[in-house]
Amino acid sequence: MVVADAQEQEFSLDQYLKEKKTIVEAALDQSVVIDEPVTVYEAMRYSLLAGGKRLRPILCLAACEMLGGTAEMAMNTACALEMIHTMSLIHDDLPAMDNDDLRRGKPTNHKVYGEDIAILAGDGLLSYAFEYVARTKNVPAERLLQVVIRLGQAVGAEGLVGGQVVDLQSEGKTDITEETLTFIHTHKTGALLEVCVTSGAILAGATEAEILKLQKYAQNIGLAFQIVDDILDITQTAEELGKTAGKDLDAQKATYPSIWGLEKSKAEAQRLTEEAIASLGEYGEGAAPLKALAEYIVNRKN
Ligand code: GRG
Repeated sequence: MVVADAQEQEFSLDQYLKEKKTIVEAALDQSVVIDEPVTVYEAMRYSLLAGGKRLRPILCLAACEMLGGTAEMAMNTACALEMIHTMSLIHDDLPAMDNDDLRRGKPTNHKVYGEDIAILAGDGLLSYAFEYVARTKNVPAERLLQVVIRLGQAVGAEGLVGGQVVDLQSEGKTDITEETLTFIHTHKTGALLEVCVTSGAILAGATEAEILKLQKYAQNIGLAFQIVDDILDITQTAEELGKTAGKDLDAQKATYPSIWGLEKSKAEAQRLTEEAIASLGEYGEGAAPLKALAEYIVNRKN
């Protein structure tokens, strides 16, 4: 009896990721349909459907479901988060930014469609993301408004854009402090991961206290995610990453391993993950997906 209970309670992250990835991929496929002018829609779909871990939509679904909401309530926002993430990758890869040829194991958007269309495909995804959230059915409009406000904050100069600007300005400088590096990453990477979790919670009708708790969880996994990203850039091959490896060294970018060394970076990522997991203590069984996702972030290989 006890054994059966234990088996019932066992949570398989592999199974969970597989299931969620399947429904997210199907929803993304339906979210952007080809229309006129065909080229820009094709370019949007090329990057949106190019694979990737789909971590951001899955975090949104997991937070919503943990707080009693449904996948249906969160799916438009989950897709919108992936649209925004994808557009940030398209723009990040442009010659004027990181100038990269490979993303998600495929040629980057501008390599296929040209810089002009790649910029516009990114713009198309960004604007459609907000429309797509607003089109959510069966969720009170007040919750959708909160999500739109937080998304705007996470993406604009207060978030991704601000982080990217400081990142570009820091390139090639040898005196970047830990404080600047943390500013870059909490804005460039952390802000979007944070809104993935908090938007899922808001859509489920979370209280202010619950949102704050999940915000803490998300901030910790956001920083851990970036530390691991820096580590993988120097320890994995391009084939394993699906993008160019060793970019940070080549661009003379300050990274956590360059400031702390590899061992301290690994230890710090682990500490942040444990803190994130501990902050979900009161949610019991229902927190299994978010806890396992935190572990996944620190142990991932790409
Ligand atoms: C958002 C308006 C707007 C402009 C974009 C270019 C830019 C401003 C910001 C750069 C943001 C950026 C590319 C941050 C890096 C985030 C990161 C670590 C991406 C890798 O995420 P994974 O590993 O990738 O989840 P997959 O492919 O698995 O989805």
